[in-house]
Amino acid sequence: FTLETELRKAIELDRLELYFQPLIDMSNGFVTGFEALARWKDPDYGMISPVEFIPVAEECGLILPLGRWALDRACQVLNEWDAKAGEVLPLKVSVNVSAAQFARDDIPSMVANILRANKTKPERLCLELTESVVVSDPARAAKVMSALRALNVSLAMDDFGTGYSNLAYLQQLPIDVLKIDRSFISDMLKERDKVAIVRAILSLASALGMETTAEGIETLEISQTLAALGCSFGQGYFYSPPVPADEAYAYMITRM
Ligand code: G
Ligand code: G
Ligand code: MN
Ligand code: NA
Repeated sequence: FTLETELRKAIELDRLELYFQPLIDMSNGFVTGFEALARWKDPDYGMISPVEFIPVAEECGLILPLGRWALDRACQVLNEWDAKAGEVLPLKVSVNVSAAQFARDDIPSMVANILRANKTKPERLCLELTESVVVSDPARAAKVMSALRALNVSLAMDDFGTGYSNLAYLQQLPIDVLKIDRSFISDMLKERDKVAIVRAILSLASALGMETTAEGIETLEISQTLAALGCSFGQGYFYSPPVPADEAYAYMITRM
């Protein structure tokens, strides 16, 4: 048993599942979209966390087929939800893109092809990138991000505040949303410094014309504080953990 062999098999046999965690509009409490998160339930070994298999996938190149699968599956699920609702739902799905995927020069055409194959409007897709994609080659990152943005998909900077944030570059990148890392959010009301950091990120985003998503909201109090501070979107166990597509649909349909 190696994780790599088993993961290759799981991708080929379509044994991965995409879960969805709601993104909430903090100004009215409605669902505006979902973050798609990969899950691997092995028939023998049980649930294997993405924290374990994503780094393996990145090392052995499997992140490319896995990333394509996640994008494709996210578009399929949007279509399934629209069909069920009998209308085009006003929802965005956010899909994580790893540094190894972003390093490929064909990423814009890969994304365009998947959107076209599923007849998905690009406005309904957000790609979540981490700060690491910028650090290694900022000039290239700016180019690739512009090419992606030109497709009319939106771009979010994931885990913002934990990496090496070059603020000069941030201003030049076509980023739509900063996702404030959950390490600043989950226990923010217990530590004054964290509230100060969150305020600073919110005001930075506002100055740069970007929206904000707070990750890791676990309590009503924190959701109310963030709404009062003007954070655009919220995500976390307080609303819902990541759940299978059917459960996500049931959650959303009563909250939009
Ligand atoms: O739910 P959580 O345990 O789902 O996810 C753990 C980590 O795995 C997160 O950092 C998340 O971004 C990452 N992850 C989950 N699904 C995917 C995916 O489809 N692609 C990539 N690149 N990362 C993912
Ligand atoms: O790194 P990224 O932000 O893409 O991954 C999201 C991760 O955060 C997933 O592992 C998801 O399960 C987890 N997550 C989502 N909401 C919460 C929350 O409210 N609290 C905690 N501790 N983790 C969360
Ligand atoms: Mn993410
Ligand atoms: Na994150």
